[in-house]
Formats: sequence, structure tokens, C-alpha cells
Amino acid sequence: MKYIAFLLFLNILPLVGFSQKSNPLKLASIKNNPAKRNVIFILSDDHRNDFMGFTKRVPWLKTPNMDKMAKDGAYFKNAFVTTSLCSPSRASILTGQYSHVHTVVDNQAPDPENLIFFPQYLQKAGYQTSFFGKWHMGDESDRPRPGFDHWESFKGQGVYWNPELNINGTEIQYGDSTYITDLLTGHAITWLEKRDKKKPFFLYLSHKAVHEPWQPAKRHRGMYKNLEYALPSSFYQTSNNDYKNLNWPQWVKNQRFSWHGVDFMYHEHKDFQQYIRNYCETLAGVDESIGSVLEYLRANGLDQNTLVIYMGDNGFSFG
Ligand SMILES: [Ca+2]
Repeated sequence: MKYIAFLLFLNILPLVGFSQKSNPLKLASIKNNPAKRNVIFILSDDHRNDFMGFTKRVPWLKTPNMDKMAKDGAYFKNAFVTTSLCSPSRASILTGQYSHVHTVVDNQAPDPENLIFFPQYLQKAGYQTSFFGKWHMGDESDRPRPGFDHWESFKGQGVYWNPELNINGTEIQYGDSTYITDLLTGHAITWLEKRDKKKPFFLYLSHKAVHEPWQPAKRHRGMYKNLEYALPSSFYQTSNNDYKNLNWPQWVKNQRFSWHGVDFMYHEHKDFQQYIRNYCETLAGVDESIGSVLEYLRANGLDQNTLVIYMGDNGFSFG
């Protein structure tokens, strides 16, 4: 099976390889290539680089499908996102630009409405394209964006349970404990089944998981019950003030006592080990999603001409 595991902290520029201002893709050369490769891009949210089974960072963590991608494909362990934050990172993935160029510099900055997203080039090259899941770039709108023949998204961060999806401009409310990771995966595979089989395809599957507040699928709740994560040696060095003896700057202390800091994460004093377990149990749904996509490709004879890429939009510090 030909697939590549771009696992975490990846700048997508090397894959797409275009400049928006002066060097548009030479579409003619692509159009004349009879063997167009399908592409599936799976993005997760806040999945840190080493929380996968094969890295052995967490001995009890099970991610068999990510492990399979790393084993059979390529694992880019020294790749980096350009900005380690949701919206700027997503804008960089879609445009190949740094945040000071695309101007989506934080999670509130508006979409300047003049950006070119790389799926627009794929459309011109004859690809049928689709987007499923979290956009969260520029504003809270879930409206269809340029570059995608089929569109399914939600506003902002979305929710884990019973989401509302904007499907090609129509809002659909789901109920009955619908779990977002499973819903997006199912819809993505349905789109693959119904696609025009004469054309190559590009699928962008953009999960809400594993963003906080972590909520695993019901079938994964408690799968890591009572297991402990080995905290790094640096974990307590700000909370117990050892950082002063280590000559760490004050901003490190301040940052770690903030929304994204381990000393006061999400402005709550919760059981940190339970945080980790919830994170890993939520990640199990993403791993199963990858497995479902890979199995679809295998069962339909598409595994030899489809490039599958997995990455996280940014990492996550656990001390
Ligand atoms: Ca993120």
C-alpha cells in the first residue's frame, strides 16, 4: 500500500509545492499524466507528535492504524508546522504560506477572502475534491469554501456529540448521540463510494478530535482506566519554583500557568492523569477513522494509487 504518514508538526509545503503569487502550477503537465494519484489528507487537532503507539512514548497507548502507516509508509519525525495554533496552521496548510503572509495570525483573525487554497489547483487539474470536518480558519462560519466540490463542516470548534453540519450550504442537525469522528468518517467513505470513478479524487478529512474538552466515543471510554502517564522530569519545576534555580525566564512560568500551560490547563485544576487518559481514549476514534479509510482503499483496489497523509495541526505540551 502506498501511503505516507506525515505525523505531526508538518509543514505541508513540500507536498503541495506551489507559490501563490508568481508560480502557479503547470497544470498542463498534470493533465497529460494518465496516472493521476488520488490523495487523502487526514488532519487531527492538537495531536502531539509522540502520542502514537509505535513511538513507545506512552507504553500502553494503542494506535494500530497509525502504526501501520508508519511501518508501511513514511514517518516524518522532524517535520514542523509553521505556527503551532489551530487557525494559522490550517491556513498555512491550505495556502502554503506563513501566517504573516496569509494574515490568519490567530484563532480570531478573519479570512482575508483573497487566499487561494491548494484544492483549487487540484480542481483545475481534473480532481474531484471534498472537505469533511473542522475548518476553523478565519471566522466562525461553516459556509462552503473555494476548492471543494463537496463540503461538510461546522462552526468554529464544533462539538463531539450531536453536531450540526453545513452540507453544501444546508444545515443538518444530528442527534441520537451521534459522535463527530464517526460521522465525518462515515460521510467521507460514502462520498468515496459515490464519487465519479472516472476522475481522480482528493479528500480532506479534518477531525475535531483530539481537541479539548476530550470526549472519547462510548466504546472507548475507560479503555485506559487506571493507567498512568510518566510525567517528564520538568513537569513540576515551575509549580514548585525550581525554575528559579534553573534560571528559566519568568515567561516560562507565566506561560505554564495559562490556558495552554500544564500548571493551570484550561484554567482548571483537574486530575492531569485523567486528562491524559481522556486524550488518548479520544485519539482511539481518530485511529479507527484512519483504519476505516485504509480498509476502504484496500477493499476497492485503490491502495496502490492513493497517497494518504496524516498530520496534526499543532502539537500539545504536557510539561
Ligand atoms: Ca489545534
